Parts: sequence; C-alpha cells; structure tokens
Amino acid sequence: MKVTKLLGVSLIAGLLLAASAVQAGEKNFTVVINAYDTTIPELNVENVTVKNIRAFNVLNEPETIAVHKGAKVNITVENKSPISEGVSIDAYGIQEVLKAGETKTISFVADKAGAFTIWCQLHPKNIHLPGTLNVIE
Ligand SMILES: [Cu+2]
Repeated sequence: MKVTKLLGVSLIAGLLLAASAVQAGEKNFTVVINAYDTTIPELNVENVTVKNIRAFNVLNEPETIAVHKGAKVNITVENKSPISEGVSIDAYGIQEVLKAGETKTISFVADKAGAFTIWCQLHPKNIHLPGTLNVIE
C-alpha cells in the first residue's frame, strides 16, 4: 500500500520534470519589424527652425527576448516595413535580410550566455530601436 503511493508520487514528479524540460528546450518568438514614416512639421534645433523633416524610425517588437542557455530558439520575424530590413545577432553569426512584407524563421541554439544586440545591418543604427537577446546561464 505504502509502496504504491510512493510510486504514484514519483511518477507524477517525473512527469512534471519532463514537461518543464521540454519547455526549456525550445522557445518560439515572433518579432515584428514596424516602420514609422512621419513628417515633423516644425523643429527648432539650436535656434534654427526647420520645416517638414521626414523622419523614419524602425521598431522591433518585442525588443527583448530572454531564454536559458542551451535552448533552441526559433524567432519568426515579420517585416512590416515598406523596405527590406536586416536582422543581425553578431555573436551568433546571424545576418538575415527580409524583403518588405516577408516573414522568415531564424533558428539557432543559444549556446553563449550574455546580452546580445539584435540590429539591422542595412540601415544606420540611429533610425532603429535595436532589440536584445538575453541568454541566461
Ligand atoms: Cu533597417
């Protein structure tokens, strides 16, 4: 009677462990590259007024991706920008280009711990809000 109960408990504990191991093993993310093309009607910079400046900004959402070291990471990137955009993570040798409207899945194993910048290699860094890949030990 006692033995049966113990077996039952350890079996449940084993199943729970297996379930959490699967969760830590593979992580899926969706990142949307959104572009905002706007015109600033009037701007005063160092006492000089300039009008109708075209501003272009690109935002990666979500900005932060966090995983545990060793996880397989699948990042599905959707480019909603009207132009081609790049996705680079230097430490992982990732350098992808997505045409306007294109969706791509980038897969890799997060085998290096640290904080890594996710950035676009096609455009000046100051028009993008870069993302971060956090790989936790
Ligand atoms: Cu870009």
